[in-house]
Amino acid sequence: MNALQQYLSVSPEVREALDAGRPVVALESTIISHGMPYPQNVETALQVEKIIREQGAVPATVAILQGKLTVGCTPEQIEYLGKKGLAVTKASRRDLPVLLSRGEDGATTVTTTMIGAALAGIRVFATGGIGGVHRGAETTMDISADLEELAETPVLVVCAGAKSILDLGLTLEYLETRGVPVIGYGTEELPAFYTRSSGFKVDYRLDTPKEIADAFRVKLDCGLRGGMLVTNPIPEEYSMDPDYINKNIDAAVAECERLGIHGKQTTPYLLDKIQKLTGGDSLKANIQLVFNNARLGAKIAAELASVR
Ligand code: PSU
Ligand code: MN
Repeated sequence: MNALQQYLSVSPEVREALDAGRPVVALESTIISHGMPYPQNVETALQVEKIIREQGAVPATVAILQGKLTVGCTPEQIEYLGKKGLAVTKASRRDLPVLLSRGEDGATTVTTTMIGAALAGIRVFATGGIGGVHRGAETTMDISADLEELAETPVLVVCAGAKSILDLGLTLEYLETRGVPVIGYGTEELPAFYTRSSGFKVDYRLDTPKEIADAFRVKLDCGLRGGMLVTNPIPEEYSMDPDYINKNIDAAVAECERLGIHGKQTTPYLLDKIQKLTGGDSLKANIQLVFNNARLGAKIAAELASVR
């Protein structure tokens, strides 16, 4: 048994679904407490759960609550995380020892959500964006732990590609080095979160949830270690004008540098700044792409659950 299991708390609904072989989709909590403002964060998180249920799957929002890696948060716990916002510790892999030993709370990033999902036996996780290699990483060495987790932990992550707060080219290089397949759902091009195109290519274009599930099953069955990244372009009607959003992203990155913000604060700062600079337009797009990813995640989970 993995000794981390003693810190794991899986909700009865999620446990029953997993035992019965029904599809389950994991969801992260940093997007709730550090990725969006209150109350849109809580509304979005609850709506995402609803969308997953409508697709016939069970949602499992992951967070660290009183020192337990909780898989399947209640609506009250989601409200608590959303209201507390930045006051909840943003928890990546390196934060686990202290938070668990002290019995504290933490909002799980892509990294720690993957850890919780894998421990519980969940194979699919849907979110908005992942961390990656930041612009300027040649000197800052700011590379998200999410990339290392994707290399090691067997969970499929559905996202809307990577935001250009990151260096997309370097992020793809890093994923290649670490053996993580980058799949485009119905697209050859890596989506850039707010926009459907980025100028970069994904490794493979796959057009159906079944093809994606089949590839991931081979990865799991053959012990190829690590996860898979599925990039799902934002629906056309919600996508943003590339010049407009990139101008604002550049301004946010410049301000971040000017203020000397670094480390774990960088990503939350940039997300907030972009939301402010675009007067909430980027938040609307962000919410819609998360819904879109939840839908695809549930479909992939259903395909994975159909063969046991
Ligand atoms: N990118 C987004 N939205 C987010 C995040 C990233 O577009 O909410 C969050 C995720 O939780 C991700 C984390 O795992 O930020 C990465 O943080 P860092 O760059 O500090 O590794
Ligand atoms: Mn970082």
